[in-house]
Amino acid sequence: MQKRVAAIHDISCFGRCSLTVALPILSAAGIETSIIPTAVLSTHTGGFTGYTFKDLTEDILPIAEHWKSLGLTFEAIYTGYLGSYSQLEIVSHIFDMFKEKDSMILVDPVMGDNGRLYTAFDEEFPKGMVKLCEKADVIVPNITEAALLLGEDYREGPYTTEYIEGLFTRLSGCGAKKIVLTGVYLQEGQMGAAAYDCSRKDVSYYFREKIPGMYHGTGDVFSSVLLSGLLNDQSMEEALKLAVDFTTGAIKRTYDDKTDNRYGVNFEQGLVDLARIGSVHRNS
Ligand code: PXL
Repeated sequence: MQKRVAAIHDISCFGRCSLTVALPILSAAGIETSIIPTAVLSTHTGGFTGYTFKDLTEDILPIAEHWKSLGLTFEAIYTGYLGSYSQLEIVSHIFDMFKEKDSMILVDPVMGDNGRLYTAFDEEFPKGMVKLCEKADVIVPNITEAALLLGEDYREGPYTTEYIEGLFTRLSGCGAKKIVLTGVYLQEGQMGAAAYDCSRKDVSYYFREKIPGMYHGTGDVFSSVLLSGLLNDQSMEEALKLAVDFTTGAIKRTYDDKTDNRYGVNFEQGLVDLARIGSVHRNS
């Protein structure tokens, strides 16, 4: 059976992040993807000025209620950038409405990068995000977001395994079942991610060579591919590798083309490879 996801993120019309990344990636991986747009912006907020912002908070619950009245069910609910405290509360309610025994809630607690909270958020926002993470099966913070969730100072890499595993232990207190940390590197020249199972307490790491520069939207690419792997019956270790390899490929193409880093990464030309995992269970 084909799996169905509800993806709840903003639409940044230009700049390849949030829904303009999640929808094509999940679809390419063979997953039916329904969306709830939380806001419409002309661009994302990372590096552009003068962007438009249309808040859609009032529409979120009515969309979900209509879906409920139609009897729709979802194998996963996937959230990313949420613009306000009240959106966090509404989304938390939607988790309660649609959570089933075997469904997966994946929360990407999008809040910041490189040690800084994104400009649109106030200092209190991370506390609200912690509450949303309590209901998640999987959370996918970067190191900045992990520090924000824990109320700790951001630390620059390279990281030690003790530091990464300490973050996992402290984050496991927030209630999520599995944690995937992005932007992890143990030595200069490498970049990757680490996964932690909070009940088994085991950690796995996967790294590739670091491509120079800073790239926008890579967290959204990573989480969307991770979810694609998990919903295609991959183990966490396999999905971690898939997401790191796919994201690294997208960054490499962007680096080679010398694209403006605010424009997001070239994930599109990797979709053909991703499509292979979405068709393995189907031969008709
Ligand atoms: O990629 C995360 C993201 C999503 N949506 C909006 C953003 C950002 C990061 O800056 O600004 C609107």
